[in-house]
Amino acid sequence: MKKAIVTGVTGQVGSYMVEFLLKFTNVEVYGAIRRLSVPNHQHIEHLKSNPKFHLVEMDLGDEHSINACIEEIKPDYFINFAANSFVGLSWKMPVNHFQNNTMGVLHQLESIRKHCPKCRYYNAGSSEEFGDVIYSPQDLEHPSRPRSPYGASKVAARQIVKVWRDSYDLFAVQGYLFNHESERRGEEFVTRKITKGIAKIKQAIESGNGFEPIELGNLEAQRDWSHAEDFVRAVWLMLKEDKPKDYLLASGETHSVKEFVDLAFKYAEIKEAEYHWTGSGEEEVLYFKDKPVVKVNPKFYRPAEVELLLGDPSEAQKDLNWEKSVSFDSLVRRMITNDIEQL
Ligand code: GDR
Repeated sequence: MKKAIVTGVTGQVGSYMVEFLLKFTNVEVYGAIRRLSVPNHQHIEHLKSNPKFHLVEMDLGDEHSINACIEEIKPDYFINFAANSFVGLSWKMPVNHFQNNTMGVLHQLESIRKHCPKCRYYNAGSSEEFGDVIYSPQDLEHPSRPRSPYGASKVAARQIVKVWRDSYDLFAVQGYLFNHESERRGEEFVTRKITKGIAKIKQAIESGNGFEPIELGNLEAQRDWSHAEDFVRAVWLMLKEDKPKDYLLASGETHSVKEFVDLAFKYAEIKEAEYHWTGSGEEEVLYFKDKPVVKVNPKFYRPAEVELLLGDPSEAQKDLNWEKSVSFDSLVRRMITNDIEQL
């Protein structure tokens, strides 16, 4: 049986990747985890009894742990979803982002080159690499113009993947993944922060209790949001191609943070709902009747913002025969419904 190492399996997209591989392929999956003192296995707990799934320990910041896993398992596939993924934090911990997102990739590729050069390697690239975009929709030809240490760390990783592919004839690719969300999204990212916050507000309103408004940063930022589960199939298809080639995965639609808020409130179906926005910029507030439910707090602004992202997924659609299955509307509805049910 072929073997795959998947990193980042306790996170959103890594856990969907493992589910996909166990369900649709005959590959033995080694989920790489970093041991933490707090429990973080909620997305993979249901997979642990599967005899084709094993957990191994690996830390992107520790090349010895990377090398030990690769040398022992000698995987046929290596899918790297582990990363410091929160863009907002990257200004506060820039070195850490380069150590994990860039140097981690270099150590993985070096180890693959030495121990299993036939291994097919995938690294998760990001739309943040395009950054300060000069045209829309962004395609594979769009230049790299990152705006954050996070974006820069992913651009550097892309160069490393390319150099290792060209120099050592490795099957190594890095996709450009636009924003991907789900019911498993971390609560620091804007979509989940909104849906979780609205679920709590609904509960408070419907039980007659008080509540604090949700505080957000830039409401005008526009993102190309997809469901994370839609991307994992495309990642697998990239690894099954005849030749290594990078692809861009996106929904092909862009929506503002404010639009996400409006739609999430709509699907929350709060009784006697009656909303209105007032003000602009830092003074912008969304009221439910006379109570603020969303307001701007400049502390969530970024030192440099990526204002607009919109991806062109046509090459992936054509070559990989891939399509998204979840629309923006259903994504928001699924996330808010899940958070309401969880409460
Ligand atoms: P992003 O995701 O930076 O696009 O990176 P995030 O959800 O953090 O931000 C999206 C946009 O929303 C604006 N925003 C806020 N963001 C957060 N987190 N919190 C807020 O309160 C808030 N208010 C407004 C942001 O300024 C931004 O414009 C995600 C990550 O998953 C990356 O790892 C991945 O590479 C890219 O998507 C594609």
